[in-house]
Amino acid sequence: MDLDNGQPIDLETLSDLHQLREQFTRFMMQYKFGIDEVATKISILQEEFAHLHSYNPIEHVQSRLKSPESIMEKVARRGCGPTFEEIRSEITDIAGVRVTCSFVSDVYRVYEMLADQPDLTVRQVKDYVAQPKPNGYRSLHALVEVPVHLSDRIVPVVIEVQLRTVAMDFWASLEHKIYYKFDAAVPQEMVDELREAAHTAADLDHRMEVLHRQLHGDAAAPRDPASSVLVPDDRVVALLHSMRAQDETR
Ligand code: 0O2
Repeated sequence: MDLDNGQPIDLETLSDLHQLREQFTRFMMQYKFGIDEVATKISILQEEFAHLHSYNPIEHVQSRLKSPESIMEKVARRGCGPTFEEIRSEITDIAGVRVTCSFVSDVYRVYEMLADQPDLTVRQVKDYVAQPKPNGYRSLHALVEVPVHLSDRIVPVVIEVQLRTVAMDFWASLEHKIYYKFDAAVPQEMVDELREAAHTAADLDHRMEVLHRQLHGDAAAPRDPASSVLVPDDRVVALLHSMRAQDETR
């Protein structure tokens, strides 16, 4: 192994580098576990919601962990200090979870269900749905802190959660590709076209939401009984009811 400047390495430096690699790996693992925590919370909310209401507010969930290389690029770009504490407090998008919802109301509903959890702390919210970026970008961003329970301590880990609709996601992924293809120098007519497409996507979101409300109303729709192994059928409920009645007469 050579150092960055091409100099050969003495044993002490080699040992330091091994230690640093080990610390960096542990640092990355904490973020991976943080993602697992948030993803589990979202998956529980998703299943519970689908059970209580007759539709699923979440279309899909993706997560991504920044690579050590791109963390270091961002550290250098931001002029952030080189300790893990400084990186932890300065670089807040090391771990990201993206939740794609069916409707705009679901974006806020899923966010609120998440934010209401007592072991999760919302550090920051950026509402680009209420106030889209000038290019048309819409999404709800939240920096949430979750405790990660390691064998010897509890570490608070910040995860960037992005919540958006399918239409917002469609727009953002195309805009992202265009931005990278043109290396950020996107021709003006494409910028204008993208802004127009963002309006169309917002209009589609609104119209779909109206249709959805006509179908379901605001109240929770009754679920299909016995639609899953979790739901006891009528016979089981009647049996439990009669057992309780007998128990009361004892
Ligand atoms: P990737 O690969 O998705 O992670 P910061 O994160 O602090 O450097 P900023 O702008 O303060 O930058 O944070 P913000 O506004 O919360 O946005 C961060 C992430 O939101 C971006 O991460 C994108 O994922 C997404 N995003 C924000 N603005 C846009 C936009 O105009 N178009 C698209 N397609 N996505 C956007 P990264 O690191 O850029 O990319």
